[in-house]
Amino acid sequence: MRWIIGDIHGYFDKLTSVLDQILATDSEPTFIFLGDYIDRGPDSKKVITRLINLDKEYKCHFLMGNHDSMLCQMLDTSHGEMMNYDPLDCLMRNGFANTASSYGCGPNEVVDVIKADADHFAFFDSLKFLYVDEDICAVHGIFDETAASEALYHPKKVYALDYLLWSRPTESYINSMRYGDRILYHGHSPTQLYNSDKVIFGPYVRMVDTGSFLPGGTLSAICHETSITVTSN
Ligand SMILES: [Mn+2]
Repeated sequence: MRWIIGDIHGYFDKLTSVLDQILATDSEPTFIFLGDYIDRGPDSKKVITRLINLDKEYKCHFLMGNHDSMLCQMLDTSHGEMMNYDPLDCLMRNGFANTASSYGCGPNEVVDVIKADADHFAFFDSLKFLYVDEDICAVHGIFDETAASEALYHPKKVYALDYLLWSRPTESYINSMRYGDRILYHGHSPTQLYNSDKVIFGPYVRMVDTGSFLPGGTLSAICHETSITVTSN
């Protein structure tokens, strides 16, 4: 079955809890991760290593979050968003000091440390802006058909991926957005912003980020086939 997993933000224990629960019930899972693997939580490096290893055992799709996107610009990966401001400045205001600590270095050394680790560099270099199949569309921020086609068909260096990486769904988007008959899965915007601590179900939209980094927040996953949700302990 296909499992869509929200924003991990360096919380290795919450990732482990969610994966353990899924793997206890599904021996052939496919994972679609909604991005924002790093920053804020204590264990970004362990999270990335776990995901690299998970990808060797199971089918995994890894989307890019805005935090990952800023790091990708610093790493000068082969494709990514080009921001017209200093990504390190923005990252440092958003929990990157913990990412650096997890890699055992200071914020200015993270790029060199990751570039020296071929597996970790390859992970960031492989992140996608969008996942689309016959009945699923998954994106970090919000779906927009024009932005999506730009990201899919000109995937090298893209300016201002405001929709796909940075925007937050409005109530009206949650209640009315459609892309054919696909279910649209989103990270990035904690459900707490919409006064819920659980995955939010619109007619076609699902909000999967249950605020792993917030006080009392959790990491959640949702099974596309059953709509069952799994939440970190
Ligand atoms: Mn985000």
